[in-house]
Amino acid sequence: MLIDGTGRTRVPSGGTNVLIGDAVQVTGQEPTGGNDTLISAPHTNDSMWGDFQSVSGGPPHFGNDTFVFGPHNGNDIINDFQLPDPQTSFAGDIIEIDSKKPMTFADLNIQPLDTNNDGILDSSVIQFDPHDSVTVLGIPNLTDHPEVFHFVLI
Ligand SMILES: [Ca+2]
Ligand SMILES: [Ca+2]
Ligand SMILES: [Ca+2]
Repeated sequence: MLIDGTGRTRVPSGGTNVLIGDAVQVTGQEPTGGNDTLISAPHTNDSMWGDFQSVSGGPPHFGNDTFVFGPHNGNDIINDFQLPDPQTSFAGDIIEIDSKKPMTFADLNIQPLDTNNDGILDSSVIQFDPHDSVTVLGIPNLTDHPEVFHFVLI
């Protein structure tokens, strides 16, 4: 597990990783998350939190985090993705996709998921190929949010 309060969080590749932008657990009146960049390790299944793994107290202020996925990212999970909220001017989190050929939102295969089999779609999965995906927990309508994606040619 790697926890990094500020800046870029990166771990070695291989196996399974847990990346946390701010803290495993926060308590208190106003837990505040920083703006972090979390980079998925290649050929590795990363379980990522941009802010806090668990919150008691609050309400928390979430940071505007960037989750970065390159080629052969593995099967990664974003546990705490926050969409932009125009009403509060909250910018939200970003999913950055680094690729060797130009890509756009239209190239992405995004499907809603029912992760706990209760008949309600609760999450989304971006499937790059049979071995590489990003599951975005808690966001069933990711297909409606092209604005959260950044595409970078590497
Ligand atoms: Ca954060
Ligand atoms: Ca965040
Ligand atoms: Ca990965």
